[in-house]
Amino acid sequence: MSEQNLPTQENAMGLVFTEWFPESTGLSFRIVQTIESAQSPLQMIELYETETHGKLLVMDGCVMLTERDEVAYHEMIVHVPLLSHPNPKRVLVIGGGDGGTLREVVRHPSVELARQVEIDGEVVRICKEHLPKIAAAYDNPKVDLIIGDGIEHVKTAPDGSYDIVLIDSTDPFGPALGLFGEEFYRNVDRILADDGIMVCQAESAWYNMPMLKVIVETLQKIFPVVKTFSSQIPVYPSGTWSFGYASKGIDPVADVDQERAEPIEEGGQYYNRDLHKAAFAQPSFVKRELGL
Ligand code: AG3
Repeated sequence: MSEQNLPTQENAMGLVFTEWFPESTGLSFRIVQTIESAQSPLQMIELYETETHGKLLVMDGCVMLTERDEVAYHEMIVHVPLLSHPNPKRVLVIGGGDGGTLREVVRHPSVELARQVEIDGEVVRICKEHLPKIAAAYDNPKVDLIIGDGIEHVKTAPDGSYDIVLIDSTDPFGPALGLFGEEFYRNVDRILADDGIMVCQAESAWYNMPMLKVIVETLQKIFPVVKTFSSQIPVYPSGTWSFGYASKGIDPVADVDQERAEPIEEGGQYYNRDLHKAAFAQPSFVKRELGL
């Protein structure tokens, strides 16, 4: 990172945080206040109060969420797979230390166990303290929080022990790298029940097509049904974010559970059944590149 590309800079606009994308573009926020700036043993975690987007959580220079648009990520990573599945009871979340994914998982009455394996306890601490609306489910009796390595967990969990696995990771470097590899996905397949579904965050098709392609091609070696869907997340690189969907048979568009979807839609901000279907429609360059 060059001198001009430092993430936080004091300039004529005051204090400004920028996430730099490939191709020398970026997205900047005017910062009102720095709330936390902590180097955990695994990564740099920063929390800012912004002028326009509420609180902003950054890890290793990458925007994880803002209070203003986090629903576009959390509602889609959860409700698309959980409403495609006929009866999701046991859900595993890998990563997701801010708690937003868990908050959406526990809204499903069928869920009996929402287990989260997050590698960095410092993220959970900071989010519980400063982002109570996002880290809202940690006290829910369905939640089992494990501070540990998700890669180890999927290696050792029994066969068929989960209905849904959600991979709410950071970008594929540092602590998250192993969450994008074939061995990891093979274990996810093994620990999923026969009607199991996996969803992972899969980067930007505009700025990181090679990674999205690797994810899809790796999943295709293992799962019979592989698709990608997207959500509009203004604060992520390019504003359009991809998710990988893999299942042992369940089609995510044909099988949406209408009755269970209604209260989820009514109680939320972003997800609805029209969007659920539309999210799987992809631009031509993406379809062509991924051969989907
Ligand atoms: N998970 C991280 C998405 C990756 C964003 N990447 C980036 N800004 N370069 C989101 C965490 C929310 N639970």
